[in-house]
Amino acid sequence: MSGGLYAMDKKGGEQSLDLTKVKPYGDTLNDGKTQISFTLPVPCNDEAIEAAKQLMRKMGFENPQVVFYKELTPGFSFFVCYGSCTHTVDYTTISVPKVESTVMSMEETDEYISKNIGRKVVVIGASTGTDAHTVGIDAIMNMKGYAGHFGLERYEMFDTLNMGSQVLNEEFIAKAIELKADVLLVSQTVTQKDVHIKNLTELVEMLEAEGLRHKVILICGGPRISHELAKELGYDAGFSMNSYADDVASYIAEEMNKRLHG
Ligand code: B12
Repeated sequence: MSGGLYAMDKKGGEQSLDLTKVKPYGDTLNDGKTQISFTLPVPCNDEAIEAAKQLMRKMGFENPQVVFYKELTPGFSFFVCYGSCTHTVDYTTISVPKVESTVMSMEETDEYISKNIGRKVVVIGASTGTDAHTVGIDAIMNMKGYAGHFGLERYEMFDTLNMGSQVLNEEFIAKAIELKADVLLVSQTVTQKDVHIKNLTELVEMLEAEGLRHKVILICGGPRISHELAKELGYDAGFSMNSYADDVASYIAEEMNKRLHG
């Protein structure tokens, strides 16, 4: 047993948390209770419900229950199911690569850049390729900010351009050259058929071909981007859900300072 958390089971008995065997819980610790939803491409009938339960068992859930089902359109059924997960993971062996920086406030970042870099940092951002989602890049860049965090446009020491969505990699690079950008921010939301990987990789290759890759801080972000994936694809950093302008601004400031002064 490891970890120091305890919970009472239904009979008042103490259950201990073993971090080497972590599983979901709903009511009492270690009960495995999980909610899962999915669609099956079959008509909405009793056979479909049974199929959903059988699939739940194959996925490792005991006592599968269909608690909601509905025909989406003829021939397609949507399910919400409960079940008890039989699998566990060893939490103690998990380590996830993260962006290393000290998160500063907007004022602190401005002061840091002013003191250590001595000029405004030029940042351009876009949702590139065929991707039409703009809310993510706006959240990081917009003057008004997102969830109480002002975007980079609000910072005194950033000169910014948000190019919007569906910006081709060629256009993005041309703008980077024109504005002598220090930092490129790329947003990717759609990941169907790994389109984000193809698009992000193409940008790196094009920057390399132009001899620009090492001259810029290259950052990507999106709900299914991780720092680990970003590094694998040749980016300096990757940001995902629950990241804000402050995280990105602090990273940029520290990274630029590192590159200038070692
Ligand atoms: C709004 C929305 C749309 C709007 C977009 C409007 C707009 N102007 O952006 C419209 C209706 C246009 C749309 C269209 C489509 N959409 Co849509 N959409 C969404 C929705 C509901 C919300 C996305 C969003 O705004 N999130 C809020 C922002 C703030 O979160 P975020 O993007 O994760 O951003 C945060 C971080 O990821 C990070 N971040 C993001 N980018 C960057 C960049 C940098 C540099 C950094 C540092 C950080 C960073 O910081 C942000 C703040 O924390 C999602 C479902 C959902 N609930 O998530 C589907 C969703 C993203 N869409 C989806 C799909 C499939 C589509 C379409 C392909 C549908 C279709 N068949 O036509 C089209 C895409 C067309 C195209 N060419 O791209 C799928 C994507 C599935 C996948 N994994 O590929 C989703 C998940 C819906 C679903 N469950 O199927 N969509």
